[in-house]
Amino acid sequence: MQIPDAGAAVTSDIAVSGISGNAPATLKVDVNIVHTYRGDLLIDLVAPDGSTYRLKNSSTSDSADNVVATYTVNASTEVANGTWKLKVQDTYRQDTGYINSWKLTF
Ligand SMILES: [Ca+2]
Ligand SMILES: [Ca+2]
Repeated sequence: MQIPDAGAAVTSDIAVSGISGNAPATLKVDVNIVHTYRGDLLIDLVAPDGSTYRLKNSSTSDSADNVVATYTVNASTEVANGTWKLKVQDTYRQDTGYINSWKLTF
């Protein structure tokens, strides 16, 4: 999924079902984004009820390529089942990229 350069946030959905109760305090979020200047990127995890968890802030000094990372989120107040979203915004013009893949491990 392409991320618009210096544009609106895009979201990628994962539908979770069959897990009873809440998400864990150590919800693992694996993110793989191909990008030519990862400091442009602001990344949030959005829970099924719309609560957001910041995974990564943008940075004008982080010029490395790509985001290949596993973030741990305390999502223990969130019901596990439902549609989770990865929300990604490119905050600065010129460099671009796309969401290659992401996954949740409960
Ligand atoms: Ca919530
Ligand atoms: Ca950009």
